[in-house]
Amino acid sequence: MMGGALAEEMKVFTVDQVTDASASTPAHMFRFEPDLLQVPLGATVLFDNFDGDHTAISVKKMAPDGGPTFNFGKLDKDRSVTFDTPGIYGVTCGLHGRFGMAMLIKVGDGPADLTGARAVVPGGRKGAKLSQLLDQLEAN
Ligand SMILES: [Cu+2]
Repeated sequence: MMGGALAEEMKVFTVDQVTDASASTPAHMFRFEPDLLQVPLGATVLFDNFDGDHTAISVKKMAPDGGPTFNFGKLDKDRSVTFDTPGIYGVTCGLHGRFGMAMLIKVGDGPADLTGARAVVPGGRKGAKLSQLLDQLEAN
C-alpha cells in the first residue's frame, strides 16, 4: 500500500446506521448519520451497522456510470466501499427505506449532476428524503 497511515485514515469515512427508539417519527427512528456526505475522490465509506439491524444498498440507477454499487446485508462483515468515480450516489436500507432511511454521498470536488440525480429519484418516503438531500446539496 502506498501512503502513510494518516493519509489512509483521512480518506475513510464512517456512516452510522441508527435505530433510535426514542425518536418521534419513523424517518428519524431509522437513519443514516450523516445523511449527506461529501468525500474526496478515492475515499472509502464504511457503513457501520453497529446495532446489527440495517442493510446498505445502492439506490437503483442513482450512481454515476462506472461507479460502484453495493448491497450489504445485515450480517456482512466488510461493509466498506471505495469511490473512484465522481458523482452522486444514493444509499438506502433494504429494511427501513420505506420509512425514509436514505442518504446521499457526493464524491469529488467537481459540480454534481443534480438534474441527472433528480431524474432517477425513486418514489415513496425514501424518494422524498433523497429529494430533500438533493436540495441541501444544491444549496451548499
Ligand atoms: Cu435500516
